[in-house]
Amino acid sequence: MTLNERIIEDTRRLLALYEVRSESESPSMFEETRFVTKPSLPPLKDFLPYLEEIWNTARLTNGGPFHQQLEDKLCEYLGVEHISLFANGTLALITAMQALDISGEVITTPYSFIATAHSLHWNQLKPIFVDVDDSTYNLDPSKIEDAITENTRAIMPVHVYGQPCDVERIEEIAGRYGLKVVYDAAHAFGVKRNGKSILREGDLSVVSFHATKVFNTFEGGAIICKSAEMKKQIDLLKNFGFSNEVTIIGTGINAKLNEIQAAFGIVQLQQIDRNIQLRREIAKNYERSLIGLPGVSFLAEDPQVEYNYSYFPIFLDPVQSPISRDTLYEALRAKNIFTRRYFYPLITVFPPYNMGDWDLPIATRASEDVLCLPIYPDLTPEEQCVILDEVYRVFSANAG
Ligand code: T4K
Repeated sequence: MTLNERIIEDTRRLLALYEVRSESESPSMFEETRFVTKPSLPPLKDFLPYLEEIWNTARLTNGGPFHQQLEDKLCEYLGVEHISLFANGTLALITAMQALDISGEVITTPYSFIATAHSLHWNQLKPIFVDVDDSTYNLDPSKIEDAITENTRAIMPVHVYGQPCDVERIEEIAGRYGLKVVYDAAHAFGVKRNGKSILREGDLSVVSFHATKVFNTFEGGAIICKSAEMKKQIDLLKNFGFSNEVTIIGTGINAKLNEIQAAFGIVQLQQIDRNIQLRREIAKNYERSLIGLPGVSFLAEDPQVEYNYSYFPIFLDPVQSPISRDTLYEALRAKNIFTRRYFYPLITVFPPYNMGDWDLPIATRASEDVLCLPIYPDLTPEEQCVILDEVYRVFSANAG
């Protein structure tokens, strides 16, 4: 039996277990598109009193009362000491690097959203791309040291899909070489390891509150830091660098979160645990339903980690799976199910990051194999069934 025949045989056997329903038996195809995510919104009535207060006080931005309240509530919820809110995650990343006041090279991952590298480029820092490991797809600590030169000043790892990086090994390397560590924790809101927030790691951590994230303020983000002094510096930098009416402490920017968004965040926080629980149930349902499908793998869970289930990536091995990642992507799209290939292409495919001679076999493979399925609190069990049925059907149709 050839490998192909074996894969087809395995696929058929597995799909028989799933009792793939014909299109006429299964719930009808979505008339409206289902996207990879859908923002969670609180009941509008819960938000209206905040709007009334903003209208009454005319305090719209520049560190108003809701901004302060949200910072306090987030510190408490996340279990961190200092947080500075931002207009979005990208400006928070840019400002985080500005606050470190460094120049030279920063070691980072190519398997991320483009904002990770852009934040370095905006600071005239040179990103040095190092490969990821093949279980978490986070920056591989065993490859960091080879990339360190006399110009290296920092490491910017990403907790991709909210999975914690190997923070101990990264810290050990950074300590030995005197490097700063800034985590791009855009996906890691609420993630804990051994009961402790992952956002406490490194010199700085940066989260995103974009509409597509687990916790959203429409647009938004934050820097988590370790000292009141650093928070002060960051707060000044996000307000043009003004320390008073007549003094500028640095090349600041305008990156403040306004009062409407801060108030929205306060309301959002009331439903965050419920939302993460709903995401968890969807992830578990997907896992139970897809496990064993030939050539399909998921990220393994570490029992010491409390995840936020921000994404549900599956990886299709081009040799073991009867269909390619892109066949599945296109077939689902034709049925109004818009999955996403986060993160394809790799950052190093885009100018100006495509100029180096990067050695990135694992990140390249991950970017070619990955497909993120829809996951968001409002995705009903019936909708999950439709999505799973479509996945089975595509496998079935391609298994001969
Ligand atoms: N670092 C990392 C590792 C990141 O992943 C990101 C952002 C950042 C830094 C920067 O943080 P921010 O500056 O964004 O705060 C999306 C998001 O725009 C981006 O925030 C996110 N990462 C990235 C992974 O995904 P796109 O281009 O895929 O977004 P878009 O508009 O195609 O949205 C995806 C789907 O979500 C849509 O197909 C429909 C749905 N959607 C989206 C929006 C905006 C809605 O239903 N409603 C909405 O309002 O980048």
